[in-house]
Amino acid sequence: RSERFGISFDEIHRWAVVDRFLGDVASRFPRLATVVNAGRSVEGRNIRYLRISSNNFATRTKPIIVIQCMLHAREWVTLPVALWAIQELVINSNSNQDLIRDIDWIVLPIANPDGYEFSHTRTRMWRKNRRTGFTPSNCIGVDLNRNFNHNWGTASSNNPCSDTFHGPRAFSEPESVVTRNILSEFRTRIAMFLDVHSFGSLILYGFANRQLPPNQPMLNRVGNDMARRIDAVKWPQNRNYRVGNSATILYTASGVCGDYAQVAIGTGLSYTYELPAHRNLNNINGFLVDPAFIRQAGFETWEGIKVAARFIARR
Ligand code: ING
Ligand code: ZN
Repeated sequence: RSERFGISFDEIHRWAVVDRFLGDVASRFPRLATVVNAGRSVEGRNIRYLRISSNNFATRTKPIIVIQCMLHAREWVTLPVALWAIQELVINSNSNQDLIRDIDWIVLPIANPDGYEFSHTRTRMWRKNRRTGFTPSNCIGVDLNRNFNHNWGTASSNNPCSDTFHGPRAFSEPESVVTRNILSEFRTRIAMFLDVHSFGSLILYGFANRQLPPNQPMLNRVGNDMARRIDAVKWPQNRNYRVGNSATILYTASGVCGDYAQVAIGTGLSYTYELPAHRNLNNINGFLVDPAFIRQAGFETWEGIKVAARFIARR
């Protein structure tokens, strides 16, 4: 008897493993999942995402939810969130019929593959992509979450050596262009866009200059519904998700993905998740992942996402 198809949640998988998994899912479940070649990173890796739909994604009727992970290289705990969503929507689709009947999904597990691999092989705390060629500094990398065209360059760094270097211009990087293309292709159908980061146990919405989007009341309400659900499936001492404007509850920034997405999708819901740091490693470094937390991170975040998905489906 062959082993049950799937991917494990007791380690953080490398980019090549995840990329192969996407292909395997698509060939095993061709009526539910399609893998899309969305572009190539600076170092030439394929950036691929899954379209998940119970009836041909291209019929252009259902609302879409986008889950994007690993825009920042060191934020490893975001990967199981994407993989858990794929597991539930495709491999366990029988238990989640309503979610694929009412909604189409886009899941991009590794938005910054070069940075992610570099974080595995060289520098664990790497954040940016791996763009080279900046003179005279020779420093490497653009912060992809400062490279989007929303107030670009106003609250970020113009120094290539900075971890928040915004790049030579908005959308100078092929990795942020992949996300821009998803947004422009499906703009009118995207009901929710999630850019998943770590860490801090926060659900953030726009804008990063403190200005509030017109749909702020709805963002706040659905954000709190997600947060309360996640807290409900945690241990009591971890009930700590906070929801709010990114600049108000975290810090100001510019050119961030979630803000660009918010404008692109209009009255849709754009959030930046900051996943929790696991309690046991929090004091060492919040980006490090306790293997015991990988499964929980996937599970609990998905519980929150389902709350918003069912709200969108009923609307
Ligand atoms: N945090 C986000 C960052 O890009 C953020 C926080 C998101 C601030 C959106 C403002 C708007 O700095 C991490 N961990 O990357
Ligand atoms: Zn981040």
